[in-house]
Amino acid sequence: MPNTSARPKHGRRTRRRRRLEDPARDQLVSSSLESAQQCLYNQDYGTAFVHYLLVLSLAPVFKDFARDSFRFTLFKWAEELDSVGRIQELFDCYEQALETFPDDEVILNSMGEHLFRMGFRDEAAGHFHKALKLRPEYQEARENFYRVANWLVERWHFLMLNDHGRNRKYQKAIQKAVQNGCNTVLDIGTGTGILGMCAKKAGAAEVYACELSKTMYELACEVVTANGMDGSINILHKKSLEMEVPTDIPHRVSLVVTETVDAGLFGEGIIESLIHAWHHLLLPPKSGENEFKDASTTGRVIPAGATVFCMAVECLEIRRHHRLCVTEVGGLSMAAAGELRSPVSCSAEPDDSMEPYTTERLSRLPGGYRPLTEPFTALCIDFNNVHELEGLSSREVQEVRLPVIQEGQLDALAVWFQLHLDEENSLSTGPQEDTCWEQAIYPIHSTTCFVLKPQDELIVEVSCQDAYLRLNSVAVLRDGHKIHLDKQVELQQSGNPIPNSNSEAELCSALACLQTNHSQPEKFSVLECSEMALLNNWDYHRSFSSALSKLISRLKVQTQNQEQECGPSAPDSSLLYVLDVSEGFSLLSLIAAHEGDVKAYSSVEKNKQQEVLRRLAQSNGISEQHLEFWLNHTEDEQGVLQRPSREKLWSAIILDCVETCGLIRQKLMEKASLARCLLEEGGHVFPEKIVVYGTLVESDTLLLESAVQGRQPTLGFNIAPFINQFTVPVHVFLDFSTLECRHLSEALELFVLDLMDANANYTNREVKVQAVSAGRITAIPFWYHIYLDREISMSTLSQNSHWKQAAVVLQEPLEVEAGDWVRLAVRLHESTISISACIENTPVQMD
Ligand code: 44T
Repeated sequence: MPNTSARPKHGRRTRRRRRLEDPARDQLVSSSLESAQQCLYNQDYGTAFVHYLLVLSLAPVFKDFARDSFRFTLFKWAEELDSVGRIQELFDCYEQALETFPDDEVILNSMGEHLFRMGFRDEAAGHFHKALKLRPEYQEARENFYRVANWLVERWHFLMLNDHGRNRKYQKAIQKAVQNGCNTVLDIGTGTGILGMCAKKAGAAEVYACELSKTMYELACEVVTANGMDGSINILHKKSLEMEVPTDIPHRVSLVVTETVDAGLFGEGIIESLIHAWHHLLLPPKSGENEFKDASTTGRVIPAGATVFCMAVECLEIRRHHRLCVTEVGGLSMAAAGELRSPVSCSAEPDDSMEPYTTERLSRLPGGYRPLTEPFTALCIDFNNVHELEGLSSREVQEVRLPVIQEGQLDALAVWFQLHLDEENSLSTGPQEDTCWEQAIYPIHSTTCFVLKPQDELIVEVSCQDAYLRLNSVAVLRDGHKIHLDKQVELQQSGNPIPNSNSEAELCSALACLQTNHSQPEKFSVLECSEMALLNNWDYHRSFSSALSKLISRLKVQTQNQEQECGPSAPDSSLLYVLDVSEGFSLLSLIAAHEGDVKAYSSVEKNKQQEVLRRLAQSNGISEQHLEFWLNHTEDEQGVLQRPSREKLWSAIILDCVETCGLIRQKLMEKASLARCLLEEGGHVFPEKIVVYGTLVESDTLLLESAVQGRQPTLGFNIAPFINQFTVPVHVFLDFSTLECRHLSEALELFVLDLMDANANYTNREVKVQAVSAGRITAIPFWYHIYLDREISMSTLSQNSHWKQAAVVLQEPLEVEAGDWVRLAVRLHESTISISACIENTPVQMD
């Protein structure tokens, strides 16, 4: 193998020797160049790459000449390294390539793609961003950048900057503190630099700021410079916990300002950051012997403290994303599945693999929610009291009782807080407020539903062990009896008559469960929230079940006819083969196998999830040989690929076309054309067609979430043009049914993707639509009708869909009058939809 890490070495006397040895060097350059070209011709990319590196380091004049071949060699060699899993070497090669061509946008973009595939999203995003800065019209990099910009600069930055109420309150509190004498300030988690700039503008003598995200740090530097404060605010690219006096800041400060709080208050680590700040970065607090000291010689924090509220809710939308709500899926009984849990689960003992809460904007949940209790205070915390901060994690678990106010299923505890900036200014993140905030959601994960009744009291344990607020609904007090919520689940589970052949083992485990009173770890499997919602998507499975059933019956008849004509064939040849290449957990292979005479291949990767499928197969009477795991075989050459002797292998291939976020899956059309080549005669790709629908809307909400709006500077600062560089044209994870918007047109067909017929596809389409009322078109939400076959289809907009919607957001809203015709240019490039809109000037001929 070529040694790709070999780099030309420069000795101490290089300069003199070089001049002397020029002919020898020229000789080496030309022979290496020749070798590089020869190796490239022979497809020995590794060796070619090393030769090119040598040539270009010895003779940079060849850079322009060799650039294209060098890139080609690099990409080919990287592909090879990737395919054999030599990932470190792959990245070493890219780094060497970038040393040679530091400003090559194509290499940067390609390295970004590899990083992205390996899961290094932030780093990938940084590469795409850099490529785009070098060449703004570089389309590939732009599309890649849009795909990852959300990781680089999270969308809530736009919301927060557009929340004028929040901005003004922070500004007021900072102004007051500075005027009262806090003249040295540290902004922890500065983001765009806004709070630090407020402090400076208010007259603080020294302002420091720190930011742990590299992109945000760079952005803050740009913003501060643009506002003429680069000499007066010292920004550090650091986590506050790593800062110390005097290395990072010359002395302790009198004010820390921070908004490092998430929807659950503590998720951004504010407790730890403030404990550290009090010990290392802040002047002593103004209490005890410091009571009468000047504000410039004591320390304080904005926000001064917070009160956390909690309320029990019934909410179907939350329930279907966190619990299995059905007993049967596409004709399969789910009894033997064991407990399936979403990854959001909060117990008193911290478990790293589980998120204690998720976040939602309750007011925008499809189907709404019903409060089952009054809001109650779960916790009060004083950020200016370091002992209280330190005591939080050692505080005893507190038990609080919530009187139930109306009957309903207990689905979740919702949490929000009031942030007390100072004595006068506070922010609330409550569900009723008109703010940018979401609420923290602690879903109940018992498999059974529990109906709370008025007069009941819900007992919740509140703790804060790992600096996360933990809320655990443990029991319900009813008529003087305590009903334990967890025990209820276990008893219910062990009493569940699971139709399993191994009933003795079942009994033993049920017994163990009763004895230990702990849920057995192997008893539950974790599914993503979207996978859980998919299982609960009854329509989806019923549609697949009918479409598969139709196809399988038709193919069985076809085989019988063939046998009648040509005589009986080998016993296995009457089997139909179905491949499900859905991402994540999918039951479709089992649903196919359930039809009988089908050998189904599942792409489920995780061991525990494969076990669930095996258990379900067994309990639903599907023989072991009829379910295979595709990925268990791909490395074994004797496996699936050599299976039947037929030319075309598959009777059906099931593709996963639409991501939960509302976008078409990447490389869908490539996968479809590959799938078509692998079908037997009469075989089918599911779905066979996807129709994209969209509609014109006026929605300020979507604008607020995608860019800093308005021409007015934010609190007098010039921020928008900088952060708006991270605006993306497509908004994802949208709940269109609850989006506040005005509909300006009927829904219309935007685009058709035919997965069964390559010739039917196009990449650009123009459609015209008439505005039904006057307004500003700010967005075009879109969704899909997925046709499994000609008759059976489903919509990603349906009520119990596990899919969300996406929307193209127009940064330049388009004014329309009722009756105007709007021309939409729709483009599909590498599975990415883009839409531009303009008013049609010439009158449209009506058919
Ligand atoms: N989002 C709320 C959470 N940081 C706000 O890197 C409300 C979510 C939200 N830097 C919808 C709506 C909303 N040292 O840039 C970030 C982060 C940085 C630190 C240095 C530290 N110890 C930290 C900790 C965090 O601070 C910035 C702000 S964190 C705010 C989170 C609008 N969805």
